[in-house]
Amino acid sequence: AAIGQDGLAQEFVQFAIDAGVLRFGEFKTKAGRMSPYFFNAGLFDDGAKLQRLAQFYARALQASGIEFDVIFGPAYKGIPLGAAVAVELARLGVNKPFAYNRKEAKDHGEGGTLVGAPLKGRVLIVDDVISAGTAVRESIALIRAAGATPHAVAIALDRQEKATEGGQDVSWSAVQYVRDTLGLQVCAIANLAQLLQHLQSTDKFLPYVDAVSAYRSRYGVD
Ligand code: OMP
Repeated sequence: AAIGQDGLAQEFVQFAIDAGVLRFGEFKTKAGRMSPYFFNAGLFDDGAKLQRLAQFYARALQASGIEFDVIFGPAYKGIPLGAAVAVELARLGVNKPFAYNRKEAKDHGEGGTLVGAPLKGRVLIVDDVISAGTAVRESIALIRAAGATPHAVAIALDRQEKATEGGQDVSWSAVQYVRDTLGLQVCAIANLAQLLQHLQSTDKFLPYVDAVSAYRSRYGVD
């Protein structure tokens, strides 16, 4: 049956909780914020989970109508994600070139830091999470340096929190910046509002609702 973007997001949040990927507790984010929840995409750690994850990305991408020429998976977490999404899209009849980067350049063999298909045309970045926006900005710079066009970003979770500029919090989110200022299209399977909505949908998650709401008030954007 057809399922709306909110339905897809709710289904995805439950999948992430069941897989142990989305956890509640006390975590420090890369930007140094103490978060009551953390999404660890590295814990989609078997074939069935990766396949199901890729299906969520593919459904969200198809619903978004985003067009692109090549898939880029940024090291390290984006590499298996980009590969899995490329496989799933091919299965659906949309076969796209796929590339990824190394974190350290090789001085022998194929050399360089980019691996796979040539990065050219409109690039779709496939990554795990956007929080304060450091990771996505690095990917965008890398694609530009390769002479290609950063065109769109597909992520599993948009944490909808304040971006940082030179270490300072600003009033807009990283996704808003990437979309409104840099002009890329952004497709997230779920965002913080939808995550919170899912937590509020049953008594089971009641213990986490206040902490996640408080985090959203402190670091979130509208
Ligand atoms: P920003 O670079 O601040 O946008 O943070 C995104 C990165 O933080 C992700 O690529 C992850 O490496 C990591 N992260 C998670 O994976 N899950 C979370 O729930 C939160 C973070 C984070 O550290 O902010």
